[in-house]
Amino acid sequence: MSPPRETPTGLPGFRLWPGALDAAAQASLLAEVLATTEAAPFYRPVTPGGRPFSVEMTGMGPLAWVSDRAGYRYQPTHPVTDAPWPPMPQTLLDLWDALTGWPAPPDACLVNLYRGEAKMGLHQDRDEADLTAPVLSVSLGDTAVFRIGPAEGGRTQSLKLASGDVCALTGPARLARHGIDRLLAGSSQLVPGGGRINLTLRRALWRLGDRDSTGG
Ligand code: MD6
Ligand code: FE
Repeated sequence: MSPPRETPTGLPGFRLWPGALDAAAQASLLAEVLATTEAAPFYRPVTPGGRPFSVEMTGMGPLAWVSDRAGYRYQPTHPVTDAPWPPMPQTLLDLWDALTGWPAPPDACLVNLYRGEAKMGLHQDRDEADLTAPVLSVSLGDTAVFRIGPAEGGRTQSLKLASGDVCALTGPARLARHGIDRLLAGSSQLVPGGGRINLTLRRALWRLGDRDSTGG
């Protein structure tokens, strides 16, 4: 596979590869992800204050991010089944290597499912141990209206993330504030039952040099 074309964003460190996955690659990745949800089903987390998220979540890999009354954290097991998260598909590990060039693999993949009016408020991804490592995001299904602005706050800009698009928060944009305002319902037929699945690959707890030779 030749590396996908990167589009300049005007926001240093925010990297965007529109159409990185073609239709066949999207369908096969989605099938792999949905297969993992048989053992690790989507569940609806709550905020530490007890408010349900509008997105449903699950995870893949050694760790995944969870939120509940006790707070936010990365943990090695599914909060409902208590089973270890299923492994990350090799396709995603390969995509991480090809696009980020980071010298170590991700140790966590958060899987977000958006249906209907689901959205994600502006946030920073800052629960990771090594904030120099990138976060890579893959969009599947309905197009989302994504909002992003500087870490310090201030003006945000809006762009669309369509099925097959991949983006990354790296370097000066690693702590950018970002969120999903809404979906364009019906813009894709990929996800059975409609909606959007977003995969974010991270270095959650491992630091460079830790466990990298084992691959986890
Ligand atoms: C989403 N994405 O696309 C939410 N985080 O559904 C994120 O929260 C995100 O797109 C870190 C890096 C890239 C992202
Ligand atoms: Fe995020």
